[in-house]
Amino acid sequence: MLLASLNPASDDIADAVRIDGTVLSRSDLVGAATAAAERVAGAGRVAVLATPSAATVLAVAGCLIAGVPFVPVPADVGATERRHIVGDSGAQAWLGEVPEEAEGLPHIPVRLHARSWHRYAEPPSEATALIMYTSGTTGAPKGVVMSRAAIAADIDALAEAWQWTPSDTLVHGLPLYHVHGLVLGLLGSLRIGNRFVHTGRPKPELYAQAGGSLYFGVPTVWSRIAGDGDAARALASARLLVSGSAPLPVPVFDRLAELTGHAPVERYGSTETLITISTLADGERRPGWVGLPLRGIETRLVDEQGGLVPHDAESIGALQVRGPTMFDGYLNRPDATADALDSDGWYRTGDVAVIDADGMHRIVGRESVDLIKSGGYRIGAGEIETALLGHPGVVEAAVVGLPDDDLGQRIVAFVVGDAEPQALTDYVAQQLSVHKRPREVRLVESLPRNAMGKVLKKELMQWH
Ligand code: MCA
Ligand code: AMP
Repeated sequence: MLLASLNPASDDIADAVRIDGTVLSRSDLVGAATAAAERVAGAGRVAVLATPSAATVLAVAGCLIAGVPFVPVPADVGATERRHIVGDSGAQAWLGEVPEEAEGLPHIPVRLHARSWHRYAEPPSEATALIMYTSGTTGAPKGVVMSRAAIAADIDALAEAWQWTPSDTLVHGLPLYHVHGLVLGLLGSLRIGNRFVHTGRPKPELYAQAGGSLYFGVPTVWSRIAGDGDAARALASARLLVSGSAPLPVPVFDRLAELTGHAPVERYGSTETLITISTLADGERRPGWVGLPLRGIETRLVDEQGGLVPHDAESIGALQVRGPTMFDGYLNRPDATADALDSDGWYRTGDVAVIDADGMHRIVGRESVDLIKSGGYRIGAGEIETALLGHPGVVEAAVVGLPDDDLGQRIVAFVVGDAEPQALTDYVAQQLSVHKRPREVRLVESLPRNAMGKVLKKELMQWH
Protein backbone atom coordinates (compact mmCIF):
# COMPACT_ATOMS: atom_id res chain seq x y z
CA MET A 1 0.00 0.00 0.00
CA LEU A 2 1.51 3.34 -1.07
CA LEU A 3 0.22 5.31 1.94
CA ALA A 4 0.90 2.43 4.31
CA SER A 5 0.14 4.34 7.52
CA LEU A 6 -3.43 4.98 6.33
CA ASN A 7 -4.15 1.28 6.65
CA PRO A 8 -7.08 0.88 9.05
CA ALA A 9 -4.97 -1.61 11.01
CA SER A 10 -2.45 1.15 11.96
CA ASP A 11 -2.54 2.45 15.52
CA ASP A 12 -4.26 5.79 15.93
CA ILE A 13 -2.15 8.78 16.90
CA ALA A 14 -3.69 12.06 17.97
CA ASP A 15 -1.44 14.31 15.91
CA ALA A 16 -0.54 12.55 12.68
CA VAL A 17 -0.60 15.83 10.72
CA ARG A 18 -0.30 19.44 11.85
CA ILE A 19 -0.83 22.08 9.22
CA ASP A 20 -2.24 25.61 9.09
CA GLY A 21 -3.60 25.43 12.66
CA THR A 22 -5.35 22.10 12.05
CA VAL A 23 -4.36 18.88 13.83
CA LEU A 24 -5.50 15.61 12.29
CA SER A 25 -5.35 12.33 14.14
CA ARG A 26 -4.58 9.32 12.02
CA SER A 27 -8.20 8.20 12.13
CA ASP A 28 -9.37 11.74 11.17
CA LEU A 29 -6.98 11.53 8.28
CA VAL A 30 -8.15 8.11 7.10
CA GLY A 31 -11.85 9.03 7.46
CA ALA A 32 -11.66 12.46 5.85
CA ALA A 33 -9.24 11.42 3.07
CA THR A 34 -11.45 8.43 2.24
CA ALA A 35 -14.45 10.79 2.12
CA ALA A 36 -12.45 12.92 -0.36
CA ALA A 37 -11.64 9.73 -2.30
CA GLU A 38 -15.36 8.97 -2.60
CA ARG A 39 -15.95 12.38 -4.16
CA VAL A 40 -13.35 11.87 -6.93
CA ALA A 41 -13.36 8.08 -7.45
CA GLY A 42 -13.71 7.34 -11.14
CA ALA A 43 -12.38 10.73 -12.31
CA GLY A 44 -9.61 10.60 -14.90
CA ARG A 45 -7.38 13.30 -13.40
CA VAL A 46 -7.89 16.22 -11.02
CA ALA A 47 -6.01 19.42 -10.18
CA VAL A 48 -5.08 20.24 -6.58
CA LEU A 49 -4.22 23.87 -5.78
CA ALA A 50 -1.45 22.95 -3.37
CA THR A 51 -1.75 25.57 -0.63
CA PRO A 52 -0.19 24.53 2.69
CA SER A 53 -3.51 23.45 4.20
CA ALA A 54 -5.39 20.46 5.56
CA ALA A 55 -7.55 20.58 2.42
CA THR A 56 -4.45 19.88 0.30
CA VAL A 57 -3.37 16.99 2.55
CA LEU A 58 -6.83 15.41 2.31
CA ALA A 59 -7.14 16.01 -1.44
CA VAL A 60 -3.76 14.42 -2.11
CA ALA A 61 -4.39 11.46 0.18
CA GLY A 62 -7.92 11.07 -1.22
CA CYS A 63 -6.63 10.87 -4.79
CA LEU A 64 -4.03 8.28 -3.87
CA ILE A 65 -6.62 6.20 -1.99
CA ALA A 66 -9.05 6.32 -4.93
CA GLY A 67 -6.31 5.81 -7.52
CA VAL A 68 -7.08 9.12 -9.29
CA PRO A 69 -3.93 10.82 -10.68
CA PHE A 70 -3.63 14.38 -9.47
CA VAL A 71 -1.82 17.47 -10.69
CA PRO A 72 -0.40 19.67 -7.92
CA VAL A 73 -0.71 23.31 -8.98
CA PRO A 74 1.60 25.92 -7.39
CA ALA A 75 -0.26 27.87 -4.71
CA ASP A 76 1.11 31.13 -6.15
CA VAL A 77 0.37 30.24 -9.78
CA GLY A 78 -0.34 33.02 -12.28
CA ALA A 79 -2.72 33.13 -15.23
CA THR A 80 -0.60 31.80 -18.13
CA GLU A 81 0.93 28.98 -16.12
CA ARG A 82 -2.43 27.94 -14.64
CA ARG A 83 -4.05 27.85 -18.08
CA HIS A 84 -1.17 25.77 -19.41
CA ILE A 85 -1.20 23.26 -16.56
CA VAL A 86 -4.96 22.81 -16.62
CA GLY A 87 -5.11 22.54 -20.42
CA ASP A 88 -2.06 20.32 -20.91
CA SER A 89 -2.89 17.94 -18.05
CA GLY A 90 -6.53 17.44 -19.01
CA ALA A 91 -7.57 17.83 -15.35
CA GLN A 92 -11.35 17.54 -15.00
CA ALA A 93 -11.94 19.35 -11.70
CA TRP A 94 -10.30 21.17 -8.79
CA LEU A 95 -10.24 19.06 -5.66
CA GLY A 96 -9.81 20.89 -2.33
CA GLU A 97 -9.09 24.59 -2.78
CA VAL A 98 -9.95 26.41 -5.99
CA PRO A 99 -8.19 29.41 -7.56
CA GLU A 100 -10.15 32.59 -8.25
CA GLU A 101 -10.03 31.79 -11.95
CA ALA A 102 -10.99 28.12 -12.19
CA GLU A 103 -10.31 27.83 -15.96
CA GLY A 104 -13.81 26.44 -16.47
CA LEU A 105 -13.30 23.38 -14.26
CA PRO A 106 -15.84 22.37 -11.61
CA HIS A 107 -14.82 22.55 -7.95
CA ILE A 108 -15.05 19.57 -5.61
CA PRO A 109 -14.51 20.80 -2.06
CA VAL A 110 -12.88 18.63 0.58
CA ARG A 111 -14.73 18.54 3.89
CA LEU A 112 -12.55 18.37 6.97
CA HIS A 113 -15.30 16.80 9.07
CA ALA A 114 -16.64 14.29 6.53
CA ARG A 115 -15.82 10.64 7.27
CA SER A 116 -15.94 7.50 5.15
CA TRP A 117 -14.69 4.07 6.10
CA HIS A 118 -15.07 2.59 2.64
CA ARG A 119 -12.17 0.28 1.73
CA TYR A 120 -10.65 0.89 -1.69
CA ALA A 121 -8.55 -1.78 -3.38
CA GLU A 122 -4.92 -0.66 -3.71
CA PRO A 123 -4.39 0.56 -7.31
CA PRO A 124 -1.72 -1.25 -9.37
CA SER A 125 1.78 -0.08 -8.53
CA GLU A 126 2.52 0.91 -12.14
CA ALA A 127 -0.49 3.31 -12.13
CA THR A 128 0.21 7.05 -12.28
CA ALA A 129 0.18 8.71 -8.86
CA LEU A 130 0.65 12.31 -9.93
CA ILE A 131 1.82 14.64 -12.68
CA MET A 132 4.14 17.43 -11.56
CA TYR A 133 4.90 20.37 -13.84
CA THR A 134 8.54 21.40 -14.09
CA SER A 135 10.49 23.87 -16.18
CA GLY A 136 12.91 23.08 -18.98
CA THR A 137 15.41 25.46 -20.57
CA THR A 138 12.80 26.65 -23.07
CA GLY A 139 9.05 26.52 -23.50
CA ALA A 140 6.26 26.00 -21.03
CA PRO A 141 6.66 23.60 -18.07
CA LYS A 142 6.31 19.89 -18.85
CA GLY A 143 4.18 17.39 -16.93
CA VAL A 144 6.31 14.70 -15.27
CA VAL A 145 4.31 11.48 -15.01
CA MET A 146 5.21 9.64 -11.81
CA SER A 147 4.07 6.14 -10.89
CA ARG A 148 3.06 4.87 -7.48
CA ALA A 149 5.88 2.31 -7.66
CA ALA A 150 8.53 5.00 -8.20
CA ILE A 151 7.33 6.99 -5.19
CA ALA A 152 7.21 3.91 -2.95
CA ALA A 153 10.72 2.85 -4.05
CA ASP A 154 12.13 6.31 -3.36
CA ILE A 155 10.59 6.73 0.08
CA ASP A 156 11.71 3.24 1.11
CA ALA A 157 15.26 3.87 -0.07
CA LEU A 158 15.36 7.19 1.80
CA ALA A 159 13.94 5.59 4.95
CA GLU A 160 16.86 3.18 4.84
CA ALA A 161 19.45 5.91 4.16
CA TRP A 162 18.16 8.24 6.87
CA GLN A 163 16.93 5.62 9.40
CA TRP A 164 13.56 7.31 9.04
CA THR A 165 10.93 5.52 11.16
CA PRO A 166 7.39 6.01 12.55
CA SER A 167 8.91 7.44 15.72
CA ASP A 168 10.20 10.50 13.82
CA THR A 169 8.45 13.85 13.71
CA LEU A 170 9.15 15.39 10.33
CA VAL A 171 9.05 19.18 10.07
CA HIS A 172 9.16 21.37 6.99
CA GLY A 173 7.57 24.51 5.56
CA LEU A 174 8.22 23.89 1.87
CA PRO A 175 5.65 24.09 -0.92
CA LEU A 176 3.39 21.07 -1.37
CA TYR A 177 3.64 21.12 -5.17
CA HIS A 178 7.19 19.84 -5.70
CA VAL A 179 9.03 16.63 -4.94
CA HIS A 180 10.76 17.97 -1.85
CA GLY A 181 7.74 19.14 0.17
CA LEU A 182 5.07 16.93 -1.37
CA VAL A 183 6.58 13.56 -2.30
CA LEU A 184 9.27 13.33 0.35
CA GLY A 185 7.71 15.40 3.10
CA LEU A 186 4.03 14.61 2.94
CA LEU A 187 3.81 11.29 1.07
CA GLY A 188 6.93 10.05 2.87
CA SER A 189 5.25 10.71 6.21
CA LEU A 190 1.99 9.08 5.14
CA ARG A 191 3.87 6.00 3.95
CA ILE A 192 6.22 5.67 6.91
CA GLY A 193 3.69 6.74 9.53
CA ASN A 194 5.71 9.41 11.34
CA ARG A 195 4.17 12.62 12.63
CA PHE A 196 4.16 15.38 10.01
CA VAL A 197 4.35 19.08 10.88
CA HIS A 198 4.07 21.75 8.18
CA THR A 199 5.14 25.19 9.36
CA GLY A 200 3.32 27.14 6.62
CA ARG A 201 6.47 29.01 5.59
CA PRO A 202 10.01 27.70 6.13
CA LYS A 203 11.00 30.43 8.60
CA PRO A 204 13.81 29.82 11.10
CA GLU A 205 11.70 30.64 14.16
CA LEU A 206 8.93 28.26 13.03
CA TYR A 207 11.43 25.42 12.54
CA ALA A 208 12.88 26.18 15.97
CA GLN A 209 9.47 25.96 17.68
CA ALA A 210 8.33 22.76 15.96
CA GLY A 211 10.16 20.23 18.14
CA GLY A 212 10.83 17.77 15.33
CA SER A 213 13.37 14.98 14.97
CA LEU A 214 13.79 15.20 11.19
CA TYR A 215 13.89 18.53 9.32
CA PHE A 216 13.81 19.17 5.57
CA GLY A 217 14.95 22.40 3.93
CA VAL A 218 16.37 23.87 0.76
CA PRO A 219 19.77 25.59 1.12
CA THR A 220 18.12 29.04 1.35
CA VAL A 221 16.24 27.83 4.43
CA TRP A 222 19.38 26.36 6.01
CA SER A 223 21.33 29.50 5.23
CA ARG A 224 18.69 31.63 6.98
CA ILE A 225 18.71 29.25 9.97
CA ALA A 226 22.51 29.35 10.10
CA GLY A 227 22.18 33.15 10.27
CA ASP A 228 19.86 32.96 13.27
CA GLY A 229 21.83 31.54 16.21
CA ASP A 230 18.81 31.01 18.49
CA ALA A 231 16.81 29.15 15.86
CA ALA A 232 19.80 27.02 14.90
CA ARG A 233 20.63 26.09 18.49
CA ALA A 234 17.00 25.01 19.03
CA LEU A 235 17.56 22.29 16.42
CA ALA A 236 20.26 20.63 18.53
CA SER A 237 17.63 18.21 19.87
CA ALA A 238 16.74 16.99 16.36
CA ARG A 239 18.02 13.70 14.96
CA LEU A 240 18.72 14.66 11.34
CA LEU A 241 18.79 17.88 9.29
CA VAL A 242 18.42 17.22 5.57
CA SER A 243 19.25 19.63 2.75
CA GLY A 244 18.43 19.29 -0.92
CA SER A 245 17.05 20.79 -4.15
CA ALA A 246 20.14 22.95 -4.75
CA PRO A 247 23.79 22.98 -3.67
CA LEU A 248 24.34 23.56 0.05
CA PRO A 249 27.23 26.04 0.32
CA VAL A 250 30.11 24.67 2.41
CA PRO A 251 30.12 27.68 4.81
CA VAL A 252 26.42 27.06 5.53
CA PHE A 253 27.13 23.36 6.15
CA ASP A 254 29.94 24.28 8.55
CA ARG A 255 27.98 26.97 10.41
CA LEU A 256 24.97 24.71 10.81
CA ALA A 257 27.14 21.90 12.14
CA GLU A 258 28.73 24.30 14.62
CA LEU A 259 25.45 25.76 15.90
CA THR A 260 23.25 22.66 15.93
CA GLY A 261 25.82 19.94 16.54
CA HIS A 262 24.53 18.16 13.42
CA ALA A 263 26.40 17.92 10.13
CA PRO A 264 23.52 18.16 7.65
CA VAL A 265 22.69 15.23 5.39
CA GLU A 266 22.72 16.37 1.77
CA ARG A 267 20.81 14.65 -0.97
CA TYR A 268 20.33 15.16 -4.68
CA GLY A 269 17.53 14.46 -7.11
CA SER A 270 15.07 15.92 -9.59
CA THR A 271 11.40 15.97 -10.40
CA GLU A 272 11.96 13.32 -13.09
CA THR A 273 14.00 10.89 -10.99
CA LEU A 274 12.96 11.67 -7.41
CA ILE A 275 15.87 11.54 -4.96
CA THR A 276 18.69 9.35 -6.24
CA ILE A 277 21.80 10.20 -4.20
CA SER A 278 22.25 10.95 -0.51
CA THR A 279 24.68 10.92 2.34
CA LEU A 280 23.69 8.49 5.08
CA ALA A 281 22.50 8.83 8.66
CA ASP A 282 25.30 6.48 9.67
CA GLY A 283 27.84 7.42 7.01
CA GLU A 284 30.22 10.21 6.06
CA ARG A 285 28.63 13.64 5.55
CA ARG A 286 31.18 15.49 3.49
CA PRO A 287 30.59 19.24 2.93
CA GLY A 288 30.07 19.98 -0.77
CA TRP A 289 29.30 16.33 -1.64
CA VAL A 290 25.83 14.83 -2.07
CA GLY A 291 26.61 11.22 -1.19
CA LEU A 292 26.09 7.74 -2.59
CA PRO A 293 23.41 6.33 -4.92
CA LEU A 294 20.34 5.14 -3.01
CA ARG A 295 19.39 1.47 -3.02
CA GLY A 296 18.52 0.36 -6.57
CA ILE A 297 20.01 3.46 -8.22
CA GLU A 298 22.89 3.35 -10.71
CA THR A 299 24.83 6.44 -11.79
CA ARG A 300 27.45 7.15 -14.44
CA LEU A 301 29.42 10.08 -15.84
CA VAL A 302 29.56 10.51 -19.59
CA ASP A 303 31.87 12.69 -21.70
CA GLU A 304 30.93 14.66 -24.83
CA GLN A 305 31.63 11.67 -27.09
CA GLY A 306 29.46 9.38 -24.96
CA GLY A 307 32.44 7.63 -23.31
CA LEU A 308 32.51 6.82 -19.60
CA VAL A 309 34.40 9.19 -17.32
CA PRO A 310 36.53 7.67 -14.52
CA HIS A 311 35.46 7.91 -10.89
CA ASP A 312 38.58 9.63 -9.61
CA ALA A 313 37.06 12.60 -7.75
CA GLU A 314 38.42 14.97 -10.40
CA SER A 315 37.20 14.06 -13.88
CA ILE A 316 34.00 15.89 -14.69
CA GLY A 317 31.21 14.32 -16.73
CA ALA A 318 27.51 14.63 -17.48
CA LEU A 319 25.63 12.78 -14.75
CA GLN A 320 23.15 10.08 -15.78
CA VAL A 321 21.02 8.02 -13.42
CA ARG A 322 18.69 5.04 -13.68
CA GLY A 323 16.65 2.89 -11.35
CA PRO A 324 13.19 2.22 -9.97
CA THR A 325 12.45 5.86 -9.08
CA MET A 326 12.47 7.21 -12.65
CA PHE A 327 9.43 8.99 -14.14
CA ASP A 328 7.32 7.44 -16.90
CA GLY A 329 7.90 10.31 -19.35
CA TYR A 330 6.67 13.85 -20.00
CA LEU A 331 2.93 14.09 -20.60
CA ASN A 332 2.09 14.71 -24.27
CA ARG A 333 5.81 15.16 -25.06
CA PRO A 334 7.34 11.97 -26.51
CA ASP A 335 10.06 14.11 -28.15
CA ALA A 336 11.21 15.58 -24.85
CA THR A 337 10.96 12.18 -23.17
CA ALA A 338 13.23 10.63 -25.82
CA ASP A 339 15.76 13.45 -25.34
CA ALA A 340 15.87 12.91 -21.60
CA LEU A 341 15.67 9.12 -21.26
CA ASP A 342 17.70 6.74 -23.42
CA SER A 343 16.48 3.30 -24.49
CA ASP A 344 18.38 1.64 -21.63
CA GLY A 345 16.56 3.75 -19.06
CA TRP A 346 19.39 6.22 -18.34
CA TYR A 347 18.13 9.72 -17.52
CA ARG A 348 20.29 12.67 -18.57
CA THR A 349 20.16 14.90 -15.51
CA GLY A 350 21.62 18.02 -17.15
CA ASP A 351 24.02 18.26 -14.20
CA VAL A 352 27.77 17.81 -14.34
CA ALA A 353 29.45 15.97 -11.52
CA VAL A 354 32.48 14.09 -10.25
CA ILE A 355 32.46 10.75 -8.42
CA ASP A 356 35.26 9.54 -6.17
CA ALA A 357 36.60 6.02 -5.87
CA ASP A 358 34.21 5.29 -2.97
CA GLY A 359 31.18 6.33 -5.03
CA MET A 360 30.71 9.75 -3.37
CA HIS A 361 29.20 12.30 -5.76
CA ARG A 362 29.82 16.03 -6.03
CA ILE A 363 27.58 18.14 -8.26
CA VAL A 364 29.80 20.63 -10.08
CA GLY A 365 27.11 22.60 -11.92
CA ARG A 366 24.55 22.50 -14.68
CA GLU A 367 25.11 21.96 -18.40
CA SER A 368 22.80 24.82 -19.38
CA VAL A 369 22.78 28.39 -18.08
CA ASP A 370 19.08 28.45 -19.00
CA LEU A 371 17.96 26.30 -16.07
CA ILE A 372 18.07 28.43 -12.96
CA LYS A 373 17.76 27.26 -9.34
CA SER A 374 16.51 30.06 -7.12
CA GLY A 375 15.52 29.33 -3.53
CA GLY A 376 15.42 25.65 -4.58
CA TYR A 377 12.87 26.34 -7.34
CA ARG A 378 13.76 25.18 -10.84
CA ILE A 379 13.01 27.98 -13.28
CA GLY A 380 13.52 28.04 -17.05
CA ALA A 381 15.03 31.22 -18.48
CA GLY A 382 13.10 30.71 -21.73
CA GLU A 383 9.76 30.63 -19.96
CA ILE A 384 10.43 33.99 -18.29
CA GLU A 385 11.74 35.53 -21.52
CA THR A 386 8.57 34.46 -23.35
CA ALA A 387 6.44 35.93 -20.56
CA LEU A 388 8.37 39.22 -20.66
CA LEU A 389 8.01 39.45 -24.44
CA GLY A 390 4.23 39.34 -23.92
CA HIS A 391 4.45 42.75 -22.20
CA PRO A 392 3.88 45.69 -24.59
CA GLY A 393 6.89 47.61 -23.18
CA VAL A 394 9.40 44.84 -23.97
CA VAL A 395 11.24 44.56 -27.28
CA GLU A 396 13.92 42.03 -26.33
CA ALA A 397 14.57 40.07 -23.13
CA ALA A 398 17.27 37.75 -21.82
CA VAL A 399 17.12 36.09 -18.40
CA VAL A 400 20.01 34.70 -16.38
CA GLY A 401 20.60 33.38 -12.87
CA LEU A 402 23.24 35.40 -11.00
CA PRO A 403 24.92 34.16 -7.81
CA ASP A 404 22.99 35.18 -4.70
CA ASP A 405 23.97 34.63 -1.06
CA ASP A 406 20.39 33.97 0.02
CA LEU A 407 18.73 32.30 -2.97
CA GLY A 408 21.74 30.53 -4.53
CA GLN A 409 20.85 32.16 -7.82
CA ARG A 410 18.58 35.15 -8.36
CA ILE A 411 16.66 35.76 -11.55
CA VAL A 412 17.89 38.81 -13.41
CA ALA A 413 16.14 40.00 -16.57
CA PHE A 414 17.96 42.17 -19.12
CA VAL A 415 15.34 44.02 -21.13
CA VAL A 416 15.39 46.27 -24.17
CA GLY A 417 12.26 48.42 -24.12
CA ASP A 418 10.52 51.17 -22.23
CA ALA A 419 8.64 49.32 -19.47
CA GLU A 420 9.01 50.11 -15.77
CA PRO A 421 11.14 47.40 -14.05
CA GLN A 422 8.60 46.91 -11.22
CA ALA A 423 5.77 46.57 -13.73
CA LEU A 424 7.70 43.75 -15.43
CA THR A 425 8.36 41.96 -12.15
CA ASP A 426 4.66 42.14 -11.29
CA TYR A 427 3.73 41.03 -14.79
CA VAL A 428 5.82 37.83 -14.53
CA ALA A 429 4.45 37.17 -11.02
CA GLN A 430 0.89 37.47 -12.37
CA GLN A 431 1.47 35.45 -15.56
CA LEU A 432 3.74 32.64 -14.33
CA SER A 433 4.01 32.48 -10.56
CA VAL A 434 5.26 34.72 -7.79
CA HIS A 435 8.38 32.62 -7.21
CA LYS A 436 9.41 32.96 -10.88
CA ARG A 437 9.44 36.76 -10.84
CA PRO A 438 12.76 38.45 -11.64
CA ARG A 439 14.38 39.84 -8.53
CA GLU A 440 16.06 42.44 -10.69
CA VAL A 441 15.17 43.95 -14.08
CA ARG A 442 17.90 45.87 -15.91
CA LEU A 443 16.93 48.05 -18.85
CA VAL A 444 19.69 47.97 -21.48
CA GLU A 445 20.26 49.49 -24.92
CA SER A 446 20.91 46.14 -26.59
CA LEU A 447 21.76 42.51 -25.81
CA PRO A 448 25.14 40.94 -26.69
CA ARG A 449 24.59 38.49 -29.54
CA ASN A 450 26.80 36.21 -31.64
CA ALA A 451 26.89 36.20 -35.44
CA MET A 452 23.87 33.86 -35.48
CA GLY A 453 21.87 36.34 -33.39
CA LYS A 454 21.93 34.15 -30.27
CA VAL A 455 22.19 36.05 -26.98
CA LEU A 456 25.58 35.53 -25.31
CA LYS A 457 24.36 34.73 -21.81
CA LYS A 458 27.79 34.05 -20.36
CA GLU A 459 28.81 37.56 -21.41
CA LEU A 460 25.61 38.97 -19.97
CA MET A 461 26.38 37.29 -16.65
CA GLN A 462 29.57 39.35 -16.45
CA TRP A 463 27.68 42.66 -16.81
CA HIS A 464 27.28 44.60 -13.61
C1 MCA B 1 7.04 39.85 -3.59
N1 MCA B 1 5.93 39.18 -3.29
C2 MCA B 1 5.13 39.31 -4.34
C3 MCA B 1 5.80 40.10 -5.32
N2 MCA B 1 6.97 40.42 -4.82
N3 MCA B 1 3.91 38.86 -4.59
C4 MCA B 1 3.32 39.16 -5.77
N4 MCA B 1 3.91 39.90 -6.74
C5 MCA B 1 5.14 40.39 -6.55
N5 MCA B 1 5.71 41.11 -7.52
C6 MCA B 1 5.69 38.47 -2.02
C7 MCA B 1 5.27 37.03 -2.04
O1 MCA B 1 3.91 36.85 -2.28
C8 MCA B 1 5.63 36.58 -0.63
O2 MCA B 1 4.65 37.01 0.29
C9 MCA B 1 6.88 37.36 -0.36
O3 MCA B 1 6.92 38.40 -1.32
C10 MCA B 1 8.14 36.55 -0.45
O4 MCA B 1 8.01 35.61 -1.46
P1 MCA B 1 9.22 34.71 -1.95
O5 MCA B 1 10.10 35.56 -2.76
O6 MCA B 1 8.69 33.48 -2.56
O7 MCA B 1 9.89 34.32 -0.58
P2 MCA B 1 11.34 34.09 -0.27
O8 MCA B 1 11.45 34.32 1.17
O9 MCA B 1 12.31 34.81 -1.13
O10 MCA B 1 11.47 32.56 -0.61
C11 MCA B 1 12.52 31.79 -0.15
C12 MCA B 1 12.02 30.39 0.11
C13 MCA B 1 11.33 29.88 -1.16
C14 MCA B 1 11.01 30.43 1.25
C15 MCA B 1 13.19 29.52 0.47
O11 MCA B 1 12.21 30.10 -2.24
C16 MCA B 1 10.92 28.43 -1.08
O12 MCA B 1 9.94 28.08 -0.45
N6 MCA B 1 11.66 27.56 -1.77
C17 MCA B 1 11.39 26.12 -1.79
C18 MCA B 1 11.40 25.59 -3.17
C19 MCA B 1 11.26 24.07 -3.21
O13 MCA B 1 10.60 23.47 -2.37
N7 MCA B 1 11.92 23.46 -4.16
C20 MCA B 1 11.92 22.01 -4.27
C21 MCA B 1 11.81 21.59 -5.69
P3 MCA B 1 4.18 36.13 1.54
O14 MCA B 1 5.42 35.90 2.35
O15 MCA B 1 3.20 37.01 2.22
O16 MCA B 1 3.60 34.90 0.95
S1 MCA B 1 11.86 19.80 -5.76
C22 MCA B 1 13.49 19.49 -6.08
O17 MCA B 1 14.27 20.36 -6.29
C23 MCA B 1 14.08 18.12 -6.04
C24 MCA B 1 13.37 16.95 -6.40
C25 MCA B 1 14.88 18.00 -4.82
O18 MCA B 1 16.05 17.65 -4.96
O19 MCA B 1 14.30 18.29 -3.78
P1 AMP C 1 13.93 19.88 -9.64
O1 AMP C 1 13.41 19.16 -10.80
O2 AMP C 1 13.23 21.10 -9.25
O3 AMP C 1 13.93 18.91 -8.57
O4 AMP C 1 15.41 20.28 -9.90
C1 AMP C 1 16.39 19.31 -10.08
C2 AMP C 1 17.74 19.94 -10.09
O5 AMP C 1 18.02 20.52 -8.81
C3 AMP C 1 18.86 18.98 -10.31
O6 AMP C 1 19.00 18.63 -11.67
C4 AMP C 1 20.05 19.78 -9.77
O7 AMP C 1 20.49 20.73 -10.70
C5 AMP C 1 19.42 20.50 -8.59
N1 AMP C 1 19.71 19.84 -7.31
C6 AMP C 1 18.89 19.10 -6.54
N2 AMP C 1 19.50 18.72 -5.41
C7 AMP C 1 20.76 19.21 -5.45
C8 AMP C 1 21.90 19.17 -4.59
N3 AMP C 1 21.85 18.56 -3.41
N4 AMP C 1 23.03 19.77 -5.00
C9 AMP C 1 23.09 20.41 -6.18
N5 AMP C 1 22.05 20.50 -7.03
C10 AMP C 1 20.90 19.92 -6.67
